[in-house]
Amino acid sequence: CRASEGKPMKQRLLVVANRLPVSAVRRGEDSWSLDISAGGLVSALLGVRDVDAKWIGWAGVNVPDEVGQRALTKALAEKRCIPVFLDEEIVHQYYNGYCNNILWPLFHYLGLPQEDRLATTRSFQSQFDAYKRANQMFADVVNEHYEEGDVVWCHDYHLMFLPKCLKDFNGKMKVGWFLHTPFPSSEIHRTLPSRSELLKSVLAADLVGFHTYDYARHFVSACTRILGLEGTPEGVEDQGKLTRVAAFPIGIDSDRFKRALELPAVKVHINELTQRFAGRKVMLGVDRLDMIKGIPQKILAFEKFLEENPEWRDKVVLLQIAVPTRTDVPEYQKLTSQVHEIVGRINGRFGTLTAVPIHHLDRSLDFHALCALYAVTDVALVTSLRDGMNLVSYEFVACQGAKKGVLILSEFAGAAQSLGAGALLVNPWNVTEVAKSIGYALNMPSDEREKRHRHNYAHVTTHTAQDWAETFVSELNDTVVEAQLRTRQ
Ligand code: ADQ
Repeated sequence: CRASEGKPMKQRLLVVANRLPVSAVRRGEDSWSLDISAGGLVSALLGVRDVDAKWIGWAGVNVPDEVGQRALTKALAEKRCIPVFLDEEIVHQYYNGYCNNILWPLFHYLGLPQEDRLATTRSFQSQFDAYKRANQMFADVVNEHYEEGDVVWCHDYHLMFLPKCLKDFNGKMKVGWFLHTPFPSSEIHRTLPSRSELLKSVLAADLVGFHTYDYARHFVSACTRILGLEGTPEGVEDQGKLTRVAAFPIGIDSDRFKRALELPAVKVHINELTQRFAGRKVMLGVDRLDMIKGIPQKILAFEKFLEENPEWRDKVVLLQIAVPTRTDVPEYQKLTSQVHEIVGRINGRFGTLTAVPIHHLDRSLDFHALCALYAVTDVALVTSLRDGMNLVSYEFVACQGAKKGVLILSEFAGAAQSLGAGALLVNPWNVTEVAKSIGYALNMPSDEREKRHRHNYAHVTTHTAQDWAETFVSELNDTVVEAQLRTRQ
């Protein structure tokens, strides 16, 4: 930290992510209204001590004119945000194309796009070029705002090319990169046509972080097998330059959830829900409606449970809250119809004139409604086919101080490595196994429930988002200092 008039100044942190944590709506030629999202990353970074953080990213809107850009930049500055302006064409190629159509499915083990293979192969190179161009645009904004000593923390699969762009501009910049999704086995990564270029770009960072040790190990294997580099206990070495690779499991701001449960409005909501579902056990799923979240598999497992346990048919209800995402993409539209079809069939099959077994909502819930739902739930079902971490499992646990409900958790979510001892772990593809776990969870004796809950609650309330961010930033600082010492020796 630099000193000014005897007082140490806070270290500046530039957080670079594809999306700024705001939704921006244009109200006039030069006026914008901004809504800051209070998501996990924002509260994580607000909690980091002695750091002065600013965000750099895309505001999620196309602003072709200069007047609009200037007005948005000014409005965002008050929220400590700096925009990167991307036009529609680049968003289409970089974001919809390379990020969401190629990297997202690949990193979640869904492989490269199956439909219309030839078209994908043809557009692959142009999408990768757009990806690199977009990453350079983020880098240009970082470079413009960078001051000596700043820490630059790049986030996620959208910005794998960014560490290289930043280090090319200034080799002394402290650069960290963190991946929020899984990093797949090197055998999956090697199918990617741009596999080497992406790995090399990430290796330009000083510190590379993942949610779990397995993802870090996969990344190091990809570097050794594909690039022929040397893996060391600290990371990856290339001609004397060490890139540190480590696991930094994210957490949540658990106090925010605990505080919400004390609010009168949330208590009213909890009472309403308790009355509404009196006499029935409540099971809950909260997910973005994405292929990786395993929603159809979860609902089919619930159907199997009802099929095999008729005595439970009017005693349990599944509430599935699914926020629609990427609604313009045919595959996601197909997933929505598939889920609706399965839910309709099951409700037709097991419903009565007065009750249905599944309530499925295609929407997002506000924070207080979500907390109330978590609090009244007896069994949460998180059955992702792959998930970097999965914060819903953490949020459920944080809201269960009173009820001590059961978490059924996919072994393919990063969270399985931290909450595995308290949760019932399942293979989400095995519908019979998940159905059995539902039965086990609903019949679990209270002392076992309490023991499992205690384990998870202790983890969630002590491994918070603030700790995660603080640890990453301090390790990044240490890594740079160690590297300087090594080069001096
Ligand atoms: P996501 O895939 O978005 O994030 P997740 O970790 O589950 O997944 O977080 C989702 C967030 O959205 C949670 O805070 C949840 O409360 C909220 N949410 C989901 N459905 C909702 C609904 N219907 N209504 C309201 N809120 C809803 C990526 C990776 C994850 C990783 C995170 C953080 O894919 O694996 O855990 O980043 O690193």
